[in-house]
Amino acid sequence: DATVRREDYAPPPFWIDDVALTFDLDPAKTRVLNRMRVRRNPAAPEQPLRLDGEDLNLARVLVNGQGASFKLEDGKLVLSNLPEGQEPFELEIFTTCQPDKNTLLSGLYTSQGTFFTQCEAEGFRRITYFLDRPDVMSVYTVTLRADKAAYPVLLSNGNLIEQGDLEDGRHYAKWHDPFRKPSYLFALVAGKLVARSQKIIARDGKEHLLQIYVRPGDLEKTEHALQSLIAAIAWDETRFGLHLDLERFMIVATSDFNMGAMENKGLNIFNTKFVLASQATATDQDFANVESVVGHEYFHNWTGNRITCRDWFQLSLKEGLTVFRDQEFSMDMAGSDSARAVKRIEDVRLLRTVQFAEDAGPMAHPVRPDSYKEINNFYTVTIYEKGAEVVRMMHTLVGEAGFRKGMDLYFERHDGQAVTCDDFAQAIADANPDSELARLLPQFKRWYSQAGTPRVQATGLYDETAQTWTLRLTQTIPPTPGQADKQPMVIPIKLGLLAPGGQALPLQLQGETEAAALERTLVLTQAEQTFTFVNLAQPPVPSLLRGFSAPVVLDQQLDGTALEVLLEHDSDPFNRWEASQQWAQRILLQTLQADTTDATPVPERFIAALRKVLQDPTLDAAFKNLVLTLPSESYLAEQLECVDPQRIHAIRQNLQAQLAQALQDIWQLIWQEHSDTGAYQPDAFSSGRRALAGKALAMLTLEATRTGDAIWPGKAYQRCKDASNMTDRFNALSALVQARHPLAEQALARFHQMFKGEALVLDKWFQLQATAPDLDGDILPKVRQLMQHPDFTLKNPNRARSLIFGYTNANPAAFHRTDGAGYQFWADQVMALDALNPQVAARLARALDAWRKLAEPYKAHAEAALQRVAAQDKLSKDVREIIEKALA
Ligand code: BAL
Ligand code: ZN
Repeated sequence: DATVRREDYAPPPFWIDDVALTFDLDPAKTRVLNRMRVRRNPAAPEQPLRLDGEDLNLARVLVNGQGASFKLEDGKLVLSNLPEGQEPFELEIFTTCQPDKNTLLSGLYTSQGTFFTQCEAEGFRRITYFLDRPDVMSVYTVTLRADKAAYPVLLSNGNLIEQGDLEDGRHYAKWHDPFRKPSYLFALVAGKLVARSQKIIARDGKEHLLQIYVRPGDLEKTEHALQSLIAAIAWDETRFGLHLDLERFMIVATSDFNMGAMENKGLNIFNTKFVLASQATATDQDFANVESVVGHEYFHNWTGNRITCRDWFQLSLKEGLTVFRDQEFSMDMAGSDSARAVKRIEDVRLLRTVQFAEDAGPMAHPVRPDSYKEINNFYTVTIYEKGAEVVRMMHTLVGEAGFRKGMDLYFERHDGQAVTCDDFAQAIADANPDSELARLLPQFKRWYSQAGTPRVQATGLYDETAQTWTLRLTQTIPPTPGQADKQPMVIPIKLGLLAPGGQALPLQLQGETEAAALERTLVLTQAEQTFTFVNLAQPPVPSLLRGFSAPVVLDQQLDGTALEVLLEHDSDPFNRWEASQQWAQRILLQTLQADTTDATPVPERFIAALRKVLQDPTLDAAFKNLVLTLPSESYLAEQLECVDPQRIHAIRQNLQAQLAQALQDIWQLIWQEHSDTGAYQPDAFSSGRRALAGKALAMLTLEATRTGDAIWPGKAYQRCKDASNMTDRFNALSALVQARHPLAEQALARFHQMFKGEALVLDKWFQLQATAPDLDGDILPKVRQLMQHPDFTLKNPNRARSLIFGYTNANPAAFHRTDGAGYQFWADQVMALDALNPQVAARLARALDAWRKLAEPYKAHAEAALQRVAAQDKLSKDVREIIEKALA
């Protein structure tokens, strides 16, 4: 059993203080000379030095310049008879590897003739033998040697200290990174690249060189990334007092990348998807993603790099915190309160759709897991997004200023160290000794140790005589794999109360002498608690869990009148939106659970409320768009014990069609008022206008397709042809494809013709077709056909994700077929991908996480497909772990 357990953590037996690496870069055979200064860790028991290694050819091992005795055991290089005592010794290891054969995209690999590395979590061992664990931190000096014509740019972490020409047309560059770092933050890049460079003077008066490296031809698409980086640097100085600590900060883009991006010290390597953005090729969402990911990786420089993780169980220490930071950055960049709320809603939608599903499935794990077989499988929405919610709750409990004090203390205590989630929580609490967080810290930390999404049930009881309203809250946490029984959590519940007319009511709890606030945060700590509010002349409408103050499912049975009040009047925009979602969800679930036809008419009152939202001149377009976005099919599936994906789809489509029909006049008005957004700017306000115009066009095209009217599909087609930006163009194309209008084929062909050299746009083209509504089972054959397209390749993760994951993960009604063919396709692709790139394959393997909840005949077919994958001898441990858990 190759399970790694958190409880088995032991400090490393040796430290590696300095590393000097020399690379002779050759795609077929790269030579790596690794000279390390090693010393025993006096705090660890005496034992041999076991260095991690994978797919390496070992040529030589020297200790203090002499041949050393070593053996290879399970891929590890084991050295005994090392010099006694505490004195450092020099260990020199010479190996070779084959970057052009490395389809795993972990370690050193080539992509379109350029060398890249990816070392997190355990890729460095594919470059050289090393103590490849995050608590071993070293100072790196790296010399790169390569053919000058083929690889004119040679980059590594830190500062360039030397460069020059060598014989035979080769050249070299020597880099030194003054900061100690774990091996997962090492990086090199070598190839034909060009850079957009800018010097900035930071607040400390020091000059820094910022550079974005891309392939020639992509330079014009880097301005937004550069501006995002400059904004991120300024934001971290202002909000957290954290400055850029390097003379030089580089971002390099590659099209072949497993992740979104990687925060290597001073040399971030990015998936092109999160760097390149131009008006012609990127949507507003792409622009926003670039800003957020550039921010995220930059913020890691302090939360991840300066203070890193002691072991991989602590991954959320850096990821949860850095996601929280990038979310706050994006909100601050968005500007208005309304735009901040829109960002919060989008983040919560992701959490509730994807993370809640993870928490309810076979891969459920705590924010700080207890065990894993393959750490790459634990780069999850739980570690990232739920981890960020845990940090956000701390922020709520200590307040903005208190959180800043906590962060300051965290850096004061731990800068330069590899630490744990406990260390972080302790610092935030210690800096705020009088806070609820400090008082409740041991219980609060259950958020790190207990998996599963808590369910909070809320009921309110009004006493007319006493003029009180009593809120009863209960919490339960469902069992998850390996955790049958759970203890109550600390759940901050931000709330307000509204009068039936919509006015905010003062909140006075029984026993309090005065009512001050119109909003406050209750802290639920027990399985059941009651809170009695006094001086209420009428039964109030509760607005609970404002801003989504805790990552929980809130069950409360508000009637249509209460939802209407909240949707119209709540001062908390999140809960205004939430009222619309609760209402839509209730309508959809009632239809699903009732034995009615799919065409049940939508209540007039709901339509009228939505009409009011769309006509409200005080609301932003982006917010209106989110209110009019129905809960996703996968989120609806989460609410059910037994899932029939086809039926969920049909019922949701029916509601969508009714909204298209009943609000047709408003959609037309919206189109008229929003379709011309002027000169392109990717800011939150104009993006919102484009999003709402796109929704209007989709609704009008859908309705016209039903009635046979040609005008709106014609307008959509025209927009595909002449839009001045990708957002408008792609929204128009989607409107035709999602309506399955006959013009869609022509529009798709034209779109492909226009963008045939643009890889990221082609990804959109593939994905859109994979996510089109199924008509008589035609999407699977379409996906198979597209796999034969000359632009398709399984080897490129972005392309594989766009077509295959688009089908399996984002088109439930087409994937879950009664004949099981979707699952057979899934199994084939998991196995084909596994032979190339296990990390990507393991992600695809998770598409059947929720198979046990499926209705028949889906469930039996899904199990058969899972069993077929499980029966393969040659599965990677990545995929094996996922499949075993699914079948456990
Ligand atoms: N550390 C892996 C990529 C990221 O989360 O930034
Ligand atoms: Zn990260």
